[in-house]
Amino acid sequence: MIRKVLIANRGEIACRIIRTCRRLGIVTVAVYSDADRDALHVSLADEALHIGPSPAAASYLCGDRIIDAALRTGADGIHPGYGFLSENPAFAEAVSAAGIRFIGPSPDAIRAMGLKDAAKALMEKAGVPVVPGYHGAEQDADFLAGEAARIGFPVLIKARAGGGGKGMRRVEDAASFKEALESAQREALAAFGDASCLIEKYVSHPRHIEIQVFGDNHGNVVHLFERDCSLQRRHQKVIEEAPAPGMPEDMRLAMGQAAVRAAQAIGYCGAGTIEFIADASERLRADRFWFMEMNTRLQVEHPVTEAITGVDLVEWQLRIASGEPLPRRQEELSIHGWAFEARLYAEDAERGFLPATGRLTHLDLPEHLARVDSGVRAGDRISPYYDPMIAKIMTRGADRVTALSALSTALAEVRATGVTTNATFLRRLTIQTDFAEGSPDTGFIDRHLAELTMMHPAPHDVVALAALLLAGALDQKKSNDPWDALSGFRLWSQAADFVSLEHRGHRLPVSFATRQVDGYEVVVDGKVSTLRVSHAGAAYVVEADGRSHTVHAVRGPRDVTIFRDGESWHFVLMDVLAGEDEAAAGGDRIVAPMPGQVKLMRTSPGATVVKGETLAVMEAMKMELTLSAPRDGTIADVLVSEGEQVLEGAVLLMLEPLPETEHG
Ligand code: MV4
Repeated sequence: MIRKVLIANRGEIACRIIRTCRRLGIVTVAVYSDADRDALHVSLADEALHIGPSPAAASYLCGDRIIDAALRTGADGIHPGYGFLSENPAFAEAVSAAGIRFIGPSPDAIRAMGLKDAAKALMEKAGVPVVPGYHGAEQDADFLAGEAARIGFPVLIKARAGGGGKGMRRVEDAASFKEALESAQREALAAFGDASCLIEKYVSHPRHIEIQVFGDNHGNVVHLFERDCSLQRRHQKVIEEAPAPGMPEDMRLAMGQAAVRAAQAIGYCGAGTIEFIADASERLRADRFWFMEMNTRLQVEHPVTEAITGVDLVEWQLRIASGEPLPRRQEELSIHGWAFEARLYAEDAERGFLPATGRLTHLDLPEHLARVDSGVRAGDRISPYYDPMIAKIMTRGADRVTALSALSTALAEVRATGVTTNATFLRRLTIQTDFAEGSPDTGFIDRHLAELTMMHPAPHDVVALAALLLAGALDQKKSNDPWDALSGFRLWSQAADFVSLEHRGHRLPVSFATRQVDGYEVVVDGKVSTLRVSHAGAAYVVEADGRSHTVHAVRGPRDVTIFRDGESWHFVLMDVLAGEDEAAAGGDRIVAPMPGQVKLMRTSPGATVVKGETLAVMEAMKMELTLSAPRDGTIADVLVSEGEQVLEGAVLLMLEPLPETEHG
């Protein structure tokens, strides 16, 4: 058995590989870039070596430095994880040449599957179903148009060097073929430096179903059933599951056998995935799936397979790389229950899924309901250098509904601050009824995009709780002490309980009064609610107008994020005095900080006022607020009169500087 493994990767997959190594008594070596000096994978490994600056091209993609690190630490195996060097045949070759075991397939197998059109030709020969199409080198437009006609419309034009959907064009009829081809070729040339395209029959209602395979050095290949990765957005997987919903048993058998044939055709050794596209236009059928490509590495979504088969795939990788035979025969493998995986990303779904960066000031991940594979902890930075995945959240159950509701509950337990995540988006996906009812297809997210990404307005009790927290109203310990009642009275009568919050770029004035020991009367935007707040461990129980919710609040020095039912809202405490500072710095407008009635107004234009002098008194819900002069000056204009109701932000009075005094 391999004794010491260097993990040529970072983040969650490095941590996940280390976990299995520890269980097997294998010593681990981590490598890290500048940005990852304090990363979790570094602290979990037995040893760690710095390999270069933050950009991956200068660190995690530097094969030479990684091999050098392995040699220096005496590692006898290198696990590449996924991404980075995992499917680089030259790296696999160099590792072997250095006398170290590459924990993955042979360089030849990687090469054979690296060229997508050659791989398709190879698979066709091996008797694996391949989408009808033209995968050859001839690129003459008339010739390709002829091929398209032979294949039959609609067809899909794909860039030969492509991936990720770049250069893909669906063509409905012969008339629009040439224009689409030219545009696909232009895009392919710009993106890959290679204009060549292939033509395929367009598969309607496509589902992405992939088969996990494993081969050993003794000529054995098994499959570990399928994963359904159809739930994607812009060709990025979002939620994966195993098994595939609606998969007939004969199709499962046929796909498993086709995948094993594919792996055998290239003498495959180690963990691999055969990606198929299935036509689900009339449910899934055993004669409607086709080979797309093979990934010659461990996949991000491998844990759903682990969940339904009970196999630790990294353990198998290590055993096979050590020369052991496959731990189980095909007939010893079976599917137990159902599993889901959701990918928690640092990204802003509301802003077009822009990647988010920053410091994760707080991070709660589900603890009991889910398996969580993560490479970060609270306090870590999500840097722009690498994939912004924060964690993978996996749940299982006896059946699909059970596993899915566990996922939904687990996602609602994600509480991250400092960096925007897709947690709410994922959670909303899991509670879509048509997701729960059956097989999500590739168009599912786009069809539901608005509901999945729209902002939910903050409920009144959430705003109220945020205000109470930021005002410090919940800080003092509530007790039976009679002084509490007094202080409540004092707070109310003092009429100073007003906070101005900033929420999504808007100012939210909130006033409140303490009513009982733990009761508050809170006014948000003129709407009054009566709130009772109590602590429940890390959470708060907020009862408002007869309804009670358990919410979590994560506080920063001047901000708070409230989490409830899988949704979250962020509030920042605005400095009420900021307006006055502004005025002091030359501002001249006295503005109503909250909606209410003007009780008292200095109404003498031209009058001289000194800093601190009362200019107006407002009342909102029996609370008074005094607006005083931010600086010395002259009243230039009075815009409202006593008794008037004003909106928040209304200008009440204008000041102007004192007249210049004559000199000399
Ligand atoms: C297709 C297809 C329909 N017909 N090929 C998308 C990226 C690449 N991995 C293959 N893709 C597709 N190839 C034919 N002949 C539809 C897709 C496709 C897709 C496939 C699986 C899961 C999600 C998808 C989303 C859009 C398009």
